[in-house]
Amino acid sequence: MEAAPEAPNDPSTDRGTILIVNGPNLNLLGTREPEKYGTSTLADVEQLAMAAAGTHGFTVDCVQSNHEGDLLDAIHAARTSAVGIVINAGAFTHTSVALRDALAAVQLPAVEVHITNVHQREEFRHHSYLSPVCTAVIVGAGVQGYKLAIDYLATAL
Ligand code: CA2
Repeated sequence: MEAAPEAPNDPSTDRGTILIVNGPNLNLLGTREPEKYGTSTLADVEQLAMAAAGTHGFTVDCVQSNHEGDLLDAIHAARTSAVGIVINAGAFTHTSVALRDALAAVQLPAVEVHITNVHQREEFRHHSYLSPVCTAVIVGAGVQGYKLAIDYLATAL
């Protein structure tokens, strides 16, 4: 007898890998400016992402870099290794046509996350080069935004 197809939201099912990308200075999370960025460290964020993904049957691959080229390489690699992307590109959000082109090129569902509400901050943070090529954008929810992004991808994928 043939095995019954597994339920799509069965956490024991391997639904693939979600790439979690953190850009410049996010390695400092939890060590400086807690009033702005909270007290969770990058390791805490990656742990939270892993737990959230696990409940939906995904694994995560976490990358943080202060170097734009490394982030580009990680996004390119996701084309064959991941099913979706969660990206907080930090300040590169507001400057990088290259990251936008990479996200557009890989054609994976991507969720842009910002810990702070960038629209309540300086004018230069109001524009994102990435938003037009992302499926969804989550701002101002603190580090919970990463979990919300993963929950969203789990429904979209
Ligand atoms: O709100 C966000 O998540 C940002 O992406 C954070 C970026 C900022 O340039 C964006 O406009 C919005 C800055 C990341 C800096 O992270 C730090 C964390 C702790 C201490 C110092 C910097």
